[in-house]
Amino acid sequence: MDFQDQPTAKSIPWKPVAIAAVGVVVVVVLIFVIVRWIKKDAQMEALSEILQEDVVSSLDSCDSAENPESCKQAKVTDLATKHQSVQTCELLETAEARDNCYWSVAQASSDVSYCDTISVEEDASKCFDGVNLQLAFDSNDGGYCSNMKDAGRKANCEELFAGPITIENCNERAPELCGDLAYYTQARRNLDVSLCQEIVDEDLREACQEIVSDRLLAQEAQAGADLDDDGLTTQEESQYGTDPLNPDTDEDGYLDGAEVSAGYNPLGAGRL
Ligand SMILES: [Ca+2]
Ligand SMILES: [Ca+2]
Ligand SMILES: [Ca+2]
Repeated sequence: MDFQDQPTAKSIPWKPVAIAAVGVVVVVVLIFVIVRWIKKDAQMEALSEILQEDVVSSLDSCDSAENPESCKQAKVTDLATKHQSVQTCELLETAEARDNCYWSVAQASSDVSYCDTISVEEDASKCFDGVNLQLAFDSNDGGYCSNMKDAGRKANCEELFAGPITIENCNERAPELCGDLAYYTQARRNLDVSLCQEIVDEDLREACQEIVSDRLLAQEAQAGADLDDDGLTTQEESQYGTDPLNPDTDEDGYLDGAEVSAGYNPLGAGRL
């Protein structure tokens, strides 16, 4: 046996392999296109006849648009919203476009169940809360606020309908705030900033400090001012028992300040 008889490595027939590979790719692409076409067709079939006609004419009108894709998105979403048809949204290509479409239908029909079809969870919850807010406004019923998923949006909604949470209503609406609100009310009543320090909620604590300090400053400014221009400051008026907003408290034709400086009783006849 000589060297020539050694078995040689069988060469791979590249040409038929390449042809077969290309063939497989073509078949896969074809199947994909056909499946999509059938799916789209089924989606169209699901729509009412009138809606189908509207969709076809709308999509045709987009062919000449500057951006046909965004034109189609807008037209399909409009039609879906107008006919309150989530099936129409299914015709859209991207998940984002479909989500926007579902959201729009949910709002137009005031039906939160359409929000469930939104693929991004956060958007689904925003949609859900938004529709509930709309329902609350439409029926002037703040009860819808309690359905909301997001705590912040829920609190805002409740505040819109039921007013702010106060010491009077905190027991039903936010019992955890009652302690803070008691300090807040007391601090405002007594104009005592030190009571604000006891408040746990940071926002409320800051609001309390600001309001009480402003009131104290205003009170100070007022005490030194002569609001009724009668020659006595508010502080002096309180000292003599006269009205800080009436220049002639006893209505005898002489100003409170003039009577006091001349030694007369600004509250009636006689001297001080
Ligand atoms: Ca005065
Ligand atoms: Ca006066
Ligand atoms: Ca007088």
